[in-house]
Amino acid sequence: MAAKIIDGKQIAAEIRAELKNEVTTLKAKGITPGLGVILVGADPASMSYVTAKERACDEAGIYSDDNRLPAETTEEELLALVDKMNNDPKINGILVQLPLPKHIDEQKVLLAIDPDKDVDGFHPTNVGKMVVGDKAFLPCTPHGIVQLLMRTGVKLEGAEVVIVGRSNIVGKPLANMLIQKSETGNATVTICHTRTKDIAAHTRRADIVIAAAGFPNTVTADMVKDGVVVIDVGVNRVEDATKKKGYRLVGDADFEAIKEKASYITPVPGGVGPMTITMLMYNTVESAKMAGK
Ligand code: L34
Repeated sequence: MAAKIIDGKQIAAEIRAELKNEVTTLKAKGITPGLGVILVGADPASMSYVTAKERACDEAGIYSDDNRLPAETTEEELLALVDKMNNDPKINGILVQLPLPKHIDEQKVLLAIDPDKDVDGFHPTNVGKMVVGDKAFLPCTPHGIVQLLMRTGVKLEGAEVVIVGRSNIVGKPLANMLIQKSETGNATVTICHTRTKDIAAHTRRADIVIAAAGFPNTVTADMVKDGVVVIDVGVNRVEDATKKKGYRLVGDADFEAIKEKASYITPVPGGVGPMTITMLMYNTVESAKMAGK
């Protein structure tokens, strides 16, 4: 079977157009959604993600407050900026791009964000609400993955989903979303990680495999069944002298081999990445709507 490629850029563009319309309506009521953006340090990948987020906001009419801080920024300085944004009515959502430099306690910073402005959905209050099925800001990457599956028409109810990777940003929240008793859930979910005895034994029986481990070739063609749906969350830079930048992007799955076997697969780039950005915009617009009531 030759897989259909799930076009994350296209699906993201559709949702962004919907959001742009909503922003126009909100602005007519005097509400401009605003996102406070904080990046500490100059990691090239983080810089490019943050720039893409701000550009996407701008295109949809969402105001963004750009804050690029030096790597030496102290935890106190960062907490002070978060506090300022918590109290700024122009800001409906706060994004502190991760990872943070090692001298800063990430959990402490995430805890300082007002849960009502936590558009990344990382605050324990939102994580807890999500787990019990209450309305909450959903973390952007897993929310984007669920949207990709829904809008592609992949059946989640009763599906065997195997997630490779147990991060707080992707694996853990995605598993929770997919087991909810709801239209966007009702799946049977397994999480594999570095201490799993035989990852392939799990992925081989999966209807849907989510590759979110952070390493190229974590999921290979021999590890999946015919007709599988593969969602590739990885964004890895591998050296490539033939490219202008000196590197190319690959996911966590062996795309070329798996596409001969799968029914659907997401590419890297152009799969999950654009959806992550889009769901951040979605949450910011939702937050502005709630604040405007
Ligand atoms: N706070 N930190 C916070 N929130 C997040 O949601 C993130 N994440 C992850 C890293 N840290 C975070 C992101 O924004 C990963 N991530 C992210 C966002 C966008 C893209 C990739 C990762 C993306 O746009 N990827 C493009 C290729 C980008 C390129 O050319 O380098 C793609 O098409 O996959």
